[in-house]
Amino acid sequence: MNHNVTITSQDALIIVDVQKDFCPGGALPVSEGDKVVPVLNKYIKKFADAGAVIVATRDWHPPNHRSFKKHGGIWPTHCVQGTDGAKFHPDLKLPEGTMVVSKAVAPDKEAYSGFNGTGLAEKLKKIGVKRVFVGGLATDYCVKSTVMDAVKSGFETFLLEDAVRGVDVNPGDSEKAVQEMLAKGAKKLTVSHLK
Ligand code: VGL
Ligand code: ZN
Repeated sequence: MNHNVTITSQDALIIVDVQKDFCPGGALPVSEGDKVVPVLNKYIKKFADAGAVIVATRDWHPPNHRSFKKHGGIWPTHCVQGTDGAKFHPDLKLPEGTMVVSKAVAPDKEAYSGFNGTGLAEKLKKIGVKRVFVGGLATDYCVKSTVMDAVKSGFETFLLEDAVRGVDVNPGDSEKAVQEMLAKGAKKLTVSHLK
C-alpha cells in the first residue's frame, strides 16, 4: 500500500551510497544505479523546501578493507576513501548543509548500514527526527540494512521504491529485500505520493 505524505521539518531523507563506483562505469556497478539520481533530486527538492534533514551516506573504505576480494571479502575493490570512485554521483544535487555520513571505515568490519558505527540514530533523535525516508544504492545491501536499522531504532521508516536499485547477485535478491523491509515494518513510498 502507498501513503500520501506531507514532509515536515521532523523528517529526514537518507540517501544511501549514490557514489560513482556503484553506478555504470564504476568498480561495483549496480545496473541502472544512475537512474536513481533524477528521482532523488526530486525528493531532495521537496525535503529542502520543507526544511527537513538531508543525510547522504557514503561507503568509505580504507584500501585494506575486508569487504574486498583481495582481503577475503566478496566484492571488488570499491569506494576507497578519497578516490574518484568514492565521490557522490556528480548529478546528485546535495544541498548545502547535507549531513554526510561515512561508513564501513574500519578495515576489519563490514558495515552495510548507515546506522552501523556512525551514531546516526542518536544524531537524528537529538534533532527531533521521527520519520526517515530511505533511497539509493543498493536495495539488497546497504539500503536494506539501513532500513532495517532505522525501523529497529524506532523511526517510522519509508522505502523510496522509485529511488532504489539493487545488485542482484542472485536474481530476485532486490525483490526479496523489499519484502523483508516491508515485513519488518517499513512502508513504501513513491515521489508521486509526496504532497
Ligand atoms: C554496498 C556492497 C558492498 C552498498 C556497499 O552500498 O549496497 N554493497 N559495499
Ligand atoms: Zn562497500
